[in-house]
Amino acid sequence: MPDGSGIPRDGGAGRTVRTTCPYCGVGCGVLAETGPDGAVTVRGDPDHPANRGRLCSKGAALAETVGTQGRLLHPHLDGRPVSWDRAIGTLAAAFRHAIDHHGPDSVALYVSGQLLTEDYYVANKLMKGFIGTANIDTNSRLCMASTVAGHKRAFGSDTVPGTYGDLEQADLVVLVGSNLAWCHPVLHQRLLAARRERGTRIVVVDPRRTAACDEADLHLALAPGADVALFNGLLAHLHAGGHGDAAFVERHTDGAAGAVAAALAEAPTPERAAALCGLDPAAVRRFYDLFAATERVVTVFSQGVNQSARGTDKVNAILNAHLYTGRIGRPGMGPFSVTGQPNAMGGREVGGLANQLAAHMGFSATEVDRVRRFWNAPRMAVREGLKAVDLFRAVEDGRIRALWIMATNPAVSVPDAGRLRAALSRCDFVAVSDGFADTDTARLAHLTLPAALWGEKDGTVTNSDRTIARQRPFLPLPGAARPDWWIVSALGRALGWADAFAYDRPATIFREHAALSAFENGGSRDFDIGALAGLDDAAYDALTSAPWPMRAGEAPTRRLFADGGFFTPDRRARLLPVTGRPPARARSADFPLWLNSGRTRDHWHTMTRTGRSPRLSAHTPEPCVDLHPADAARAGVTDGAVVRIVTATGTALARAALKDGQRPGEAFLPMHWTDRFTGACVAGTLIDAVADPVSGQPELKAMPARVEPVTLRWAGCLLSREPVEPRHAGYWARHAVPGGHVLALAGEDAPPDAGALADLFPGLSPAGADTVDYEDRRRGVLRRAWIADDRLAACLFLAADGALPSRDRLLRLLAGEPLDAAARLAVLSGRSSEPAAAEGRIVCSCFRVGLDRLTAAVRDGGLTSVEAIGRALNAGTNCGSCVPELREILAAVREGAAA
Ligand SMILES: Nc1nc2c(c(=O)[nH]1)N[C@H]1C(S)=C(S)[C@@H](COP(=O)(O)OP(=O)(O)OC[C@H]3O[C@@H](n4cnc5c(=O)[nH]c(N)nc54)[C@H](O)[C@@H]3O)O[C@H]1N2
Ligand SMILES: Nc1nc2c(c(=O)[nH]1)N[C@H]1C(S)=C(S)[C@@H](COP(=O)(O)OP(=O)(O)OC[C@H]3O[C@@H](n4cnc5c(=O)[nH]c(N)nc54)[C@H](O)[C@@H]3O)O[C@H]1N2
Ligand code: SF4
Ligand SMILES: [Mo]
Repeated sequence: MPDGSGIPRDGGAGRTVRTTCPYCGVGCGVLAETGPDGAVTVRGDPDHPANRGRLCSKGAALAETVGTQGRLLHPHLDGRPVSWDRAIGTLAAAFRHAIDHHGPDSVALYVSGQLLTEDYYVANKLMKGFIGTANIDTNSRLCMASTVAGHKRAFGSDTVPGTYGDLEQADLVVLVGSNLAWCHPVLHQRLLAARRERGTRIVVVDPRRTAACDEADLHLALAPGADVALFNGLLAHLHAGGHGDAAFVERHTDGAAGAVAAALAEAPTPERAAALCGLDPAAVRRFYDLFAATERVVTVFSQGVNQSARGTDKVNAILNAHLYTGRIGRPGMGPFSVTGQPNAMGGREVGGLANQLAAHMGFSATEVDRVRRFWNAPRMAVREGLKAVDLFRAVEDGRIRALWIMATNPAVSVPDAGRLRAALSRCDFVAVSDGFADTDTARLAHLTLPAALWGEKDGTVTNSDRTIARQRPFLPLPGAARPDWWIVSALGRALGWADAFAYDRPATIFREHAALSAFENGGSRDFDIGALAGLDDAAYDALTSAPWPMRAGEAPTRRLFADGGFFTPDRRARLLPVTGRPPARARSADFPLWLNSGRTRDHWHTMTRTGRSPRLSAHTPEPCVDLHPADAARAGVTDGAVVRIVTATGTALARAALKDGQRPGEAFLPMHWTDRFTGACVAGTLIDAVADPVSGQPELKAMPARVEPVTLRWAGCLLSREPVEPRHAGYWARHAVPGGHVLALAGEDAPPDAGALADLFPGLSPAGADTVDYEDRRRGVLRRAWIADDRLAACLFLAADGALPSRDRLLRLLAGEPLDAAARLAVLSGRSSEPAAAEGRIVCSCFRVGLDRLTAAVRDGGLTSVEAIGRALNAGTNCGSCVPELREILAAVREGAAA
């Protein structure tokens, strides 16, 4: 078999390749180019419908995250490199053994919305059609499952009715549990551009003030979980005011009376809804009146809705309001679930969730039979498989004996991650496919398989508005890395299904996937891309972005449901009676805060890629927990201090960040940090696994917690060329900087002395390395430089009083070389504390402009607007992701001047 690469081994230097960003579900088009020296450059594709040339900070830094550094380049069995033959043989033997002795349900795949559609299709086919189990679930269970379930309950199908253009044609956009400014930045930019032209109103529904509130007309900082009450109150208000679309409701829906009755029972008045949500009644009334008075409303929703023990009810409460007013499927209106991962939507299309079969079909006898005939499948799964939380419980209690994890890092991202880690370490056989060698999950695997990554992979993805786009390779496969579809197909053949898994290229798989979507469809299923089933290889290579459905022989449909035509048996949508409930767990005297978790602007999930980029790491170099100042004061915690976060399932160490925009009684922790980047701050270990009963999606945003002060006896920082992982039980956090890494450390125990450094930093004293020490025990100061080949390899500063050199000075040290004798001493003899850094924390990552420089320029240069900052420093003029923060700096300087 060929190696599955679309690129010659010598690379494709000089070509410009049109591809799609591998991060969020906006799905921006990217033009990538490899120079003759191998250097990669990326820019936004001006012709792509999603972004029209724009990229956010993450997309703009893509070139920094490709390359072979840290990559897994060969299969490894029990830590030793092995051939692909051996690796596939081992995988097949483990699966075969479990199936023979314990049945097909004893094996499982846990996959990801970061697989390409072709990878996903083959994995799903292998499990559900050939191995004969539906025990394949995906990280979309943590992400989109409640939306899928809510869509299916209301529409009879998992359909996003609208398009990105609707956000530009709307007069009111409601963002519910969505930090669009940071998580879908280019879409947010499009919304803001439209707002400047047509005055679009924006309402944000989120317990905390986020960057998306920056240009909002109204922010409803509701109590966590109160969304159902808020939207029930809206439905009751729409009903009372006669704002329903009686004709649409009559012709195209069912259940409106019951839904309205439930809404009236829970929140008959805006005042009652406000009380249930912990909001100001006037603000709630304003939202309801805006909604009632505006025809063109788009309600965007994301993880604040989905990641809840009542996520499906939240989704249906939103859909109810749109169905009741007939605001769906027409320009500028509709409910709009934005997908997170680049191919979250594609995964739903192929049936990657354990409760879906394939191509938007479920497990009815007719559907199972239809797919059996299409695949010519020997052993069909006939019922739903285990959903993520249950799947990992089955690993824990031994029902699942062989598990293969692909393109996801569950040791970090699954709730109750500590329990999951214990379960994996007890499992008979765990395989992990990843592009990187050292992830928290890979450390628990028997077999690791080197996967091709973005830039090397070839296939398709579907974004939030159903647009199918190509990812194209522009880099050769590194080492023995292979695309995921290649690896899965190899297993399929090794298990004996040579014909069904004879795939030699993504185009073949895509044609089959397209054909299945149209197979015995006849308009009965929303997902149909039959028009693409006949693409030849050249046409597949040249495929331009286009939305589904694409039925063969029919004109393309851009929006759905304006004239009904839902995918229920009677073609009517369902309004569901739903009632709000508090989050699954209650706060207590011991755990007085709700722990919320989510994303920061410049990191992507578990940081395997963005953690490599100095540019992206500069925005939030260390893990921070956001607290309201009143909660911090109650806990005895100050801004910037290291604090301990404690929940019923775990503890973590992070720096406190005091924010007025936090809802009192709520803390927010990013989900990004892993054991590879910090001592102990994996959000997933702090959160219990309680799932929505309908969708199986776990609640990730409301865990009872407390925050405790930590008394530190010393602090330090290590600057190194190579990443160093300290053997340190206290606080540490590492981030990439130009030319190396900065590791911040702090401890509650006695500070380490020179003799303890070899233990603290294993691997930092290679043969031939010199060390130069400076120690002042009285002042509790210890410094060491490691020098190899006249270059500074690493440099440590420890101080009992916490006085350390500035970040700018550390960065200058990495730049200054080679080191002569004088320079060696100078490294250590510098004053222990420095004047304030000129740059400060990076705010604009595109042009590397820091907080201190911005503050000084605004204050001393008399800058009064974001545009003026842009003219003076360039900040904010490229991707625009930092504009909300620029506005905050302007306000802070203004307030400072007024005080
Ligand atoms: N920078 C960046 N962008 C990303 C990603 C990333 O890792 N980094 N990941 C991508 C992925 S996979 C996803 S799924 C998306 C997620 O995109 P979002 O859903 O926008 O991101 P989150 O930060 O997870 O959560 C959104 C908000 O929900 C709020 N929230 C919490 N509880 C509630 C509640 O009860 N009700 C309401 N109304 N709101 C609540 C939180 O305070 C938070 O601000 O982002 C995608 N884009
Ligand atoms: N506490 C908390 N937890 C959360 C969330 C939250 O808001 N709060 N959000 C949840 C959500 S919405 C999501 S989507 C998940 C995300 O969580 P994960 O999926 O665990 O996060 P990633 O870091 O994206 O993991 C992807 C892994 O696949 C690797 N990879 C990338 N591309 C490829 C490829 O093409 N092939 C292979 N084989 N590997 C590849 C990467 O190196 C990385 O190790 O986290 C969930 N967990
Ligand atoms: S908004 Fe940013 S992360 Fe999302 S697809 Fe576009 S460039 Fe990539
Ligand atoms: Mo996600």
